[in-house]
Amino acid sequence: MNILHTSDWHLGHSLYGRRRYGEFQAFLSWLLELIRRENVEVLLLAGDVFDSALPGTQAQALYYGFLRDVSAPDSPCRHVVVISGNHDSPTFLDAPGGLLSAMHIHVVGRAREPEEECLLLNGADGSPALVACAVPFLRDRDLYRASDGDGADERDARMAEGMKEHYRRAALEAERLRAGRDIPVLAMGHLFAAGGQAFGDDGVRDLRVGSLGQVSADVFPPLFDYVALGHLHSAQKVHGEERLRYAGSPLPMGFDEAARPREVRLLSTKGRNVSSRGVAVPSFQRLERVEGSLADIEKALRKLSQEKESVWAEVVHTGSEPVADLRERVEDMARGPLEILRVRNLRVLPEGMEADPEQETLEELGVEDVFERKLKDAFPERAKDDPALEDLRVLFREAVAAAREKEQSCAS
Ligand SMILES: [Mn+2]
Repeated sequence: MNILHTSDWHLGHSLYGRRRYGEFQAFLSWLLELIRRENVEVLLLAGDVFDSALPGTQAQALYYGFLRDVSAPDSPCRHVVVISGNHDSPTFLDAPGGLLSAMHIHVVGRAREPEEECLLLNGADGSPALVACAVPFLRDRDLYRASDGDGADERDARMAEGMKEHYRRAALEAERLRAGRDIPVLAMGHLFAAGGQAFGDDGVRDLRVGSLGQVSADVFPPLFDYVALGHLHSAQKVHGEERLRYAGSPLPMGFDEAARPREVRLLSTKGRNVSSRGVAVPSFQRLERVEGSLADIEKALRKLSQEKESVWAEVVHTGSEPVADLRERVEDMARGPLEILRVRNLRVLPEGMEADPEQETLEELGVEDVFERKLKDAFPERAKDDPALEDLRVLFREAVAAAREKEQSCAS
């Protein structure tokens, strides 16, 4: 039986104010095609379906349109299992659960008792083919009752203990459901497994120890034949264990991760044996980072302006010469298919001189950089990854995207 593991779609994500619906649509069409071609019978979606807790109507339309197509009579896919990630609203995902379950789409948004998260799924012949432990992103409150005076260390220890207990109970239930059959047990999770790697602006913003604190690989009992993970955006296995896999996000969530290969994971099962291979996801939007002195930048941008396909670029000035009006000059250099999404000035200063934030000029900063500075001024006592700040960032990005769209429709 063929199974597909994917995660971190982040539907609704915008890149520096640019909406990405075209890319999402292209990815979902590609995925449907792959599911048909590879005769995929079960699809596992390991969290961060949406980029925000209250996704816009277009992001929702993409999700439901895809679910309709993947469960259409002509699709080989018999079951879809979806768990929530830290970006998703658990209750929002759960809301249509009753309706979706009639289409064999199993959604676990809110954490339940571990036993209730386990499913016995049938194959084409109607007999049990696998057990899935659909454990969603677990929040602090799902795992333990905090008592006053708990220090950070106690909280971490209790989180780790709670998570281990959750997966232990899920494994027991899986064993019961399997009832001695020669079928595999697949677990899911949205968490940061220790040993995993996040790269640059990986979109993984909360690496703090705590709600997404690192959990060690021994959280997953050996009974699990494969663990389909979400949260880290680069495809990887954990601690060299073939059965512990991150599928990674199919679309790069920033320029830092643009150069890394994207994939979905195709599993093939035989009895309890699970083997898997990565299937490369094509790029649906070219992203380029251009770095160097103003002369280097100009040369590179001229070249990119000749391309046939659309290019979104980030420009990083690292020259030693000061450049006035960097943003304006760079934007003037972009032609044709080339759009500049972000300009950063990392001018190399003569030795002994420290970068002085007071000297920062507004035109070197992107709107998101300015917003970050303002957040810091307004809430100096909050941690950078405070969920309340994260909500404000999401709202801000929405507002920027809406403003840009308006600007474009006025211009055209
Ligand atoms: Mn994610």
